[in-house]
Amino acid sequence: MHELLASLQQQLAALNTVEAAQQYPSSCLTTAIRTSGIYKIQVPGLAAFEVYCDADLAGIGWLVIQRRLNGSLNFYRNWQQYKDGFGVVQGEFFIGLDKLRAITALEPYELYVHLEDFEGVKRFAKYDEFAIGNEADDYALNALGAYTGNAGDSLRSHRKMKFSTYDRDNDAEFQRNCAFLHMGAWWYNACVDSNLNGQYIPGGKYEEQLFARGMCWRAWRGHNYGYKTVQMMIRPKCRNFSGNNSKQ
Ligand SMILES: [Ca+2]
Repeated sequence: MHELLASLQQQLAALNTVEAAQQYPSSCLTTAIRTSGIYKIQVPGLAAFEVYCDADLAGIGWLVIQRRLNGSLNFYRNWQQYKDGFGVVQGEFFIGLDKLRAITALEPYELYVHLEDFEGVKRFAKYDEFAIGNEADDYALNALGAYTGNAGDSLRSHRKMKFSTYDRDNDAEFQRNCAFLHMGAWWYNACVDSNLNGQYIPGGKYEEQLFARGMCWRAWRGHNYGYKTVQMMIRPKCRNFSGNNSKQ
C-alpha cells in the first residue's frame, strides 16, 4: 500500500512538472505569437527564458539567436560567455550555446541568416535543417540542411566543425588558433567562409591584412567585407502550421 502511494505521488509530481513546463511555448512558432517582440519560452532542462521572436523578416515563428546592429557590443568573448550567452535580446546579443543546444535538440529546426550591407542591400541564406551538439561535443554544427537564398552558402564548409573561441581552439587548423586569428567565435574549420561573430567594421570593407576578421560571409561580398546588420534565426521545421510562415 505504501509503495502504491509512493508511486502515485511520483506520477503526480511528474504531471506537475509537465504542467509547469507547458506554461510557456517551447519555440516562437505558436499561434499566440504573431508579432515581433520579446516572449518567454521553455525547453526541457532549462528554466523559462526570454527570447526575441521575429515575425517581420521571413514570416512568423522565427527565434533570433544572434544579432549585430551597430557594433556597440563586444563579440570577441571566451568559451564561458559563448556557452552562457551575452547582450540583450532586443539589441545586439548571442543567445548562448547551452540554450541553442537545448532548443535545437527538441525538434527539427531550420536556420535563416539575414545580412544587410552598408548600401542597404539585404540578402539571406536559409538552411532547412540546423542543430548543434552538446558541450561534450563542443557544440559542433552537427546538422546543416539544404541551402536556399541569394547570399550564397558560406556555412557549408563549417558543417560538422566544433565551436571555437580564442580560449578554446577546436578548429581544423593545426598551426593556428582561428578564433584568435579572425577575432571571433564560430564553427571554424581551417578557418573561415563566414565569421558572423567577428569584428563589427563600420563601412563594411576592410584591409587585406585584416583578412576575415570582420563579420564576413564570403559567398556574397568576400572575406574582406563585414555587414551592417546580421540576424540569425531558427524555427521548428516539421510542424504543420497554418500561419503565413513561408514568405521565402
Ligand atoms: Ca587550431
